[in-house]
Amino acid sequence: MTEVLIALGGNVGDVRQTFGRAIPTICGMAQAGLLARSSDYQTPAWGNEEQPPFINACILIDTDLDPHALLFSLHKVEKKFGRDRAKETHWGPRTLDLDILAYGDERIDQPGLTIPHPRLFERAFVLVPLAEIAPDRVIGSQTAREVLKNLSVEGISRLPDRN
Ligand code: PH2
Ligand code: MG
Ligand code: MG
Repeated sequence: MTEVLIALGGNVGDVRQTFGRAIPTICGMAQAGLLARSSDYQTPAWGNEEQPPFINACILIDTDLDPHALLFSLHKVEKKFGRDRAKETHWGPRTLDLDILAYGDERIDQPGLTIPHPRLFERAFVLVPLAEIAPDRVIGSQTAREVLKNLSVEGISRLPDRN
């Protein structure tokens, strides 16, 4: 079993409901256990600012799937929840984006799959939920807690639990 950190994001439809359904779907498909789930956060759209704010969250799972098989499963889950990569624009609106942040301590650099996620430490919308569940986990050579000391978290708000 390998511990894997996955970032969730979206800004089309009822994203919190999508997360609530997608997480068990991921665990079923990846024969994975859910070890931790962050709160949901509303975050200002990054990259292309002319779009609604995103909801972001982060989960920690353990799985026996290798990184490529896991990525394939995550793409299937994105599609199941309405994502159509053919129709979307770079950094544009989407129903569900699932990114592998870290896969154990592995480093992978291949077309379509770079782990740890190359832009993770530039993005407060990833780091804030990550810091809630794994503040001191060393990813590459850094931790979310340390990097967040020097990054603006302006506009990011934790959403109350929805039950
Ligand atoms: N994802 C994007 C583009 N911009 N901004 C925020 N705040 N959160 C995201 O998940 C995000 C984004 C494209 O995947
Ligand atoms: Mg992404
Ligand atoms: Mg992605």
